[in-house]
Amino acid sequence: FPIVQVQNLTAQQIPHLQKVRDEHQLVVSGKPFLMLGGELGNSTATTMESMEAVWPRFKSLNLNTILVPVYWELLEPQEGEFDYDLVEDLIIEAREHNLKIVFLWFGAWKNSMSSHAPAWVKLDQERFPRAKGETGESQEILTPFSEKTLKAEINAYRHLLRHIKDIDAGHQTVILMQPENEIGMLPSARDHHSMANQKFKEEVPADLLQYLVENKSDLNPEFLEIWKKNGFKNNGSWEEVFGDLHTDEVFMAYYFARYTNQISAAGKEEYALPAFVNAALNRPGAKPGEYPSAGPLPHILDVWKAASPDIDFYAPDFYNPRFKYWNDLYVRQDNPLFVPEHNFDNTVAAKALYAIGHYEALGFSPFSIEQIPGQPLNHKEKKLAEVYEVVHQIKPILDKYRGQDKVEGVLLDKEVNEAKFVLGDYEFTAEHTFNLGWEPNAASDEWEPAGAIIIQTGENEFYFAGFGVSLKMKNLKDTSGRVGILKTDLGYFEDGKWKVYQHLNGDQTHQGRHIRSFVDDVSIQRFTLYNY
Ligand code: N0T
Repeated sequence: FPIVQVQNLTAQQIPHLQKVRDEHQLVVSGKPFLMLGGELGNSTATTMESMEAVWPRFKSLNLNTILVPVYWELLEPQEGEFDYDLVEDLIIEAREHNLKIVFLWFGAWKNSMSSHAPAWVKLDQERFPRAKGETGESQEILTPFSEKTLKAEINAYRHLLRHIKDIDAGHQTVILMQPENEIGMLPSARDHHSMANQKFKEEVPADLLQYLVENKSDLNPEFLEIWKKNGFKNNGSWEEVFGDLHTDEVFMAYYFARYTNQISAAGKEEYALPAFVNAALNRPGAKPGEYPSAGPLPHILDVWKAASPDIDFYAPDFYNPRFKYWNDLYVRQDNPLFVPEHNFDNTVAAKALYAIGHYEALGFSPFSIEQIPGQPLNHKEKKLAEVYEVVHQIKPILDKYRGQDKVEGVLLDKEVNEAKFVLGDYEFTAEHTFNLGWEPNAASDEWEPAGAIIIQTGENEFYFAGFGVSLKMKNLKDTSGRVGILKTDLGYFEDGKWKVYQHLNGDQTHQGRHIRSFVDDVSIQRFTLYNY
């Protein structure tokens, strides 16, 4: 391992984000890194004994990254007494298994609640006050308005980052931090603690208004609606400026963001790992308080951005099916996409391909990745493992063509079974292969989602990685003729070198009509096109 003076690290010696042309990437040990991840269930990483059974699982799923909680209650069981054993053992073990770690700091908030705060915090409600509901009832949510809570948590998070730096700066096993988890107010949209009420009566802070005014043309359309109610006012109390159903939420978002930013900033002072905050997505039509409100949701993301400059990006957790809808909202204004949690269902393999191809995401990670250790991999797990393997193989070309409109992704199912996209001179029509009707399951009611990444590597040369997708091409420049397949090879990358396994033709391309793959087979193909 390189010997690194941990006292004087330059930004380049710490995992960091970097912009390549249009897209961000995560750089680890000086090289672009793509997180082929999985997030652990909430209680697995509480002892190393409980972790034992799952390490081999990560290997068989072809993960290169695990998302693991660090629990404030276990890190600092008594105030000022830190127990680093678990964190340290996890890092060492991950390193041995050739895995990177994204630490999820379960600090003041985890799924809206403050369940992971240490007992000494929970029991001293005088010093660490709770949020209050409308009629003054106590919530199991620490109020974000307490300086004392902030100070105590900053101290814990600082210790954590300092320790990670000491034991890991030379290795870069830990590559990213997530302070808090799915912050939100439930069931009361606003904290009614007296400290909160006091702030609510005050003027909207000037830094927020200044940010909104300066970025007005770029703000989220749903947020603009909230601000528009009172005519885009740029001074006054929260109710005067916003005066809408979402006023409470905007107010809370600002103070949650400010608090979380101070946690993140303090951690970065110790060890400047990049940091993101995740969001539990809201159901359509639900009112603030009916969903975890005030987290970094698209309609209030601008407020978060204004108040948390030390958070590098914001990320959606998926337990609902509208994948494209939410991702489109998250990648606005230069926010890179990372999917830290996706319900581990049979859509994850296809969605990983789509996220990495279409959004050039920093990574993807199903939630509760270790489910049923000891059993052979089930269908969706095997699919994910195969997809991660092919993405790993094509990673050098993904890096090479990143941010240049040369990479695309498709996600198809029974409802949306066709999609068009353009690469270079070619317009592609991608179809779910069940549309063609020849596969055994094509007649079944359930269609497993299909997904693919397509990369343009030459004027007429492309790579395909995926499953269940067929492609037809049209030349946009030369519309007089038609496009034929000159050559298609099925193959794989070995030590970065392309190896042909089969030359595909005949039935395997429908006599030259389609690039095709099967729903049950994840493949990589290289193909060249010509006009006739
Ligand atoms: C997630 C996970 C974990 C059908 C839920 C999602 C994780 C947290 N919360 O298993 O608790 O730590 O970030 C909440 C959304 C559930 C909606 C279910 C709809």
